[in-house]
Amino acid sequence: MRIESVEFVCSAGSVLECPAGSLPEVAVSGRSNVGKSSLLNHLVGKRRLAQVSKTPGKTQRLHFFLVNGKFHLVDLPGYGYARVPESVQRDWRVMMQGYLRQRRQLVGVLQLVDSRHPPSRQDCEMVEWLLAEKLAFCLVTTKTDKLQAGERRQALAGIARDLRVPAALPFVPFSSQSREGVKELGAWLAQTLESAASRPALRGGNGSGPKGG
Ligand SMILES: Nc1nc2c(ncn2[C@@H]2O[C@H](COP(=O)(O)OP(=O)(O)OP(=O)(O)O)[C@@H](O)[C@H]2O)c(=O)[nH]1
Ligand SMILES: [Mg+2]
Repeated sequence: MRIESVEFVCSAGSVLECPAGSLPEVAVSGRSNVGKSSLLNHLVGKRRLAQVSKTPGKTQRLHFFLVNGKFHLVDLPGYGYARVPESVQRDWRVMMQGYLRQRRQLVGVLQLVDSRHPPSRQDCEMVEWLLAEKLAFCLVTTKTDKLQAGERRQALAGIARDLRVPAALPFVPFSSQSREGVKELGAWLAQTLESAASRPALRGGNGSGPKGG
């Protein structure tokens, strides 16, 4: 996909604060520090668009970026950061479920998991939500540069097995260091937007409004 323009639009603290309008959007999801912002920057070819941080839990809101004036990329708040209080984690769950259920503009999700570790309970929960909502999503295993060659195949197969994703689900190993997977993610993004455009209406369509929650 050719990226002609990217601009920051806004940060939203809830579904109600997300941009109005009918532009389709694709969200980047995953635990804190998994590499969401790094991946977003590589996807659009801008080094400092989304803030990359060594401090997990930095991105607590949904950050919207307008690409080519045609669609939004959304940097979602990370989950699973141990030092976040229980109440913040509860708020996160409410917001995220609300977003996944109600956001009609959402046409696809890049679900990131760290390729070096078995999926967490929350990774599994996110995947369950995505499957339950019948959202188009792509499983992305990040930081593959940190995997030893000999452990790679087993690590990646273990992640797919633990998450119980369907065999046909798009699965892209990715590294923002080696740039492995950048092309494949661009292709998935283009195809996801294209198939959404060929559908008659946004998710939950026919003007029936957001799905109940
Ligand atoms: N080796 C390696 N490091 C990476 C990769 N992707 C991200 N990192 C590093 O991991 C850390 C977290 O990256 P971010 O992109 O900020 O992660 P995030 O998921 O956006 O984190 P939050 O916004 O806190 O949820 C940073 O120090 C990055 O430089 C990768 O593919 N390989
Ligand atoms: Mg981030």
